[in-house]
Amino acid sequence: MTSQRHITATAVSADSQAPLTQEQVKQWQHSGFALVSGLFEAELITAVTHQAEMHYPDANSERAGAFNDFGSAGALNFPTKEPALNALTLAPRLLNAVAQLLDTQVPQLRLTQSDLWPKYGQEQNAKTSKQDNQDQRIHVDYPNHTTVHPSPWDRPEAVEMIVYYSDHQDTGGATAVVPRQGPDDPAYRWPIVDSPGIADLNYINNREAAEQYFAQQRPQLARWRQQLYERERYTAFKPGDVLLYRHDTWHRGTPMQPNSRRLVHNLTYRKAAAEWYSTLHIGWAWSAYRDNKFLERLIAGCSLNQRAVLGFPQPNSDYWCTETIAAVGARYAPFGMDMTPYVRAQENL
Ligand SMILES: O=C(O)CCC(=O)C(=O)O
Ligand SMILES: [Fe+2]
Repeated sequence: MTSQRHITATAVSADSQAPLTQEQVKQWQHSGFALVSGLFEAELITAVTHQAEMHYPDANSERAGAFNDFGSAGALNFPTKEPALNALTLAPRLLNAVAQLLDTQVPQLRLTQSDLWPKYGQEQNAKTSKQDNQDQRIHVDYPNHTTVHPSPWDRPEAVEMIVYYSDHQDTGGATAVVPRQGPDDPAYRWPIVDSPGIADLNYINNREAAEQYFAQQRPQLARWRQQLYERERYTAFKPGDVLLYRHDTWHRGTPMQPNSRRLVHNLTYRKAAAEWYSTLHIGWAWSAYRDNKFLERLIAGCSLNQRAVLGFPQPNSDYWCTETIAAVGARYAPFGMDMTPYVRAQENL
């Protein structure tokens, strides 16, 4: 059921250099999120969905019970041997959209998370534990993503997102978000520390258990948190929709329909200078040396911008000299890497 408290995606523009509309950028910058459609080609969404369906059991399978937490535990992280998830993670329109939100250029972005995972609906009377992921407590994500605290609201350093591969009408499990209403919004008072697991608060995932804990430990805070739930809006997602949000946006996962499977993909890009952002996925280091050399092929086939997002030195980096150009050229020659941009940059020094 879609109610007034649901939000539906707005279409991105046809401009692939600046795919987000001004309203979408403004909404992300002011309210803390934007739900957008049309950022990816439909064929790419179909291909990634297929890749995920091959990996995760369907809702009726006994094996589904093994997946009741966030994330893929490394199984469907960037990079994968199948190309679709990689292509989506480095899709030029997506990178351009992130650069718009952070008011920067694509070579200044770094990938820190690309993880595709399933959430399964539980039976109505299923027993829940404190750490159950079905009906989450309202929270912000930054503790997992950085060792510090997000910078002041108007100086965001990272973009977080959820790409949906399912339809909320089939699965339920909307992501709830609390729109920020300007700098004086009490829900977004500074610092943002009133969330389970921050400072000396215990980490509790399940909503009921977390709010009981707050009611006992910090009754005032428990009442304050109720306003967050009251102000929730729910993403009425369709396959291919993207929730662009932030590490300081109040949000949570909500219960799924029993016997259903929702496939989603969490991605994060930070500004290159923000080294205090952690890399959440296992990354690409352990993908080197594989027999089919999928990582080396991927890097050789990337554009300069895509390589930059993986931290590969850009043509104007101090790393490059005659020796390194020859050496890296030798490493990637079998995969057709074009070293010309690096050579040209040296010639122009
Ligand atoms: O599952 C969702 O829709 C949101 C998940 C989430 O916010 C989290 O696990 O941090
Ligand atoms: Fe979250």
